[in-house]
Amino acid sequence: MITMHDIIREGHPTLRARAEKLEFPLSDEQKETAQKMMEFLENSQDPEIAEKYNLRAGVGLAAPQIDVSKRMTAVLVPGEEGEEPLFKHILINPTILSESVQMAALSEGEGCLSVDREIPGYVPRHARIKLRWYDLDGNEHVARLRDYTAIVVQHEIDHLNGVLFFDHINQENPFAATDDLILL
Ligand code: 0S5
Ligand code: NI
Repeated sequence: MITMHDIIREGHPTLRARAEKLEFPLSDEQKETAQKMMEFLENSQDPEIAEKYNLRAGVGLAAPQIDVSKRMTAVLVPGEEGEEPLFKHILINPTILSESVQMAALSEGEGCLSVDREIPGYVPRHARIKLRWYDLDGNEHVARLRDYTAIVVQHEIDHLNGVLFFDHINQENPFAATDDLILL
């Protein structure tokens, strides 16, 4: 299983590299890696397992964070308690087909499992995106995402491009509240 020891941290060059596209069919090893990434998110969101293995609860994990420089990420956005997840997918070669002009940011700012310090500030992202991705079997999917789910996916796609959340924070005024920014 993946634990925090497998997650590389700020300063590691892989986090700043552009990850490579995957080719289909995926190898068994690539499929297993992707499934282990989703299993990490499930474990991290289970209070008992998370405490036992000291996992920091996450809603996304990108392959470069475990030093695999490939364009894949797992996303697990929980729903209301006892309800189905809002979004649970392994995304292979994800591409944003279109994005809203409207920007949105989490009012609490963002963190990252690869960043061991708190960096305050709004991270402006597109409020809505149209996303294309492939699943482990190579089937194409297209979906429109909004709000929190759209923000999580943009954070993950950034990892595939060597971008970290604080790259987007306004240096002069981290909490610059422009009128075109919706706070979530
Ligand atoms: C349940 C469990 C409910 C966790 C909410 C959470 C991937 C939760 C986090 C990540 C901002 C948009 C530190 C805290 C960061 C995507 C960073 C934790 C999100 C991804 C993992 C990031 N967290 N938990 N990561 O690239 O809100 O926000 O989940 O770095
Ligand atoms: Ni991250």
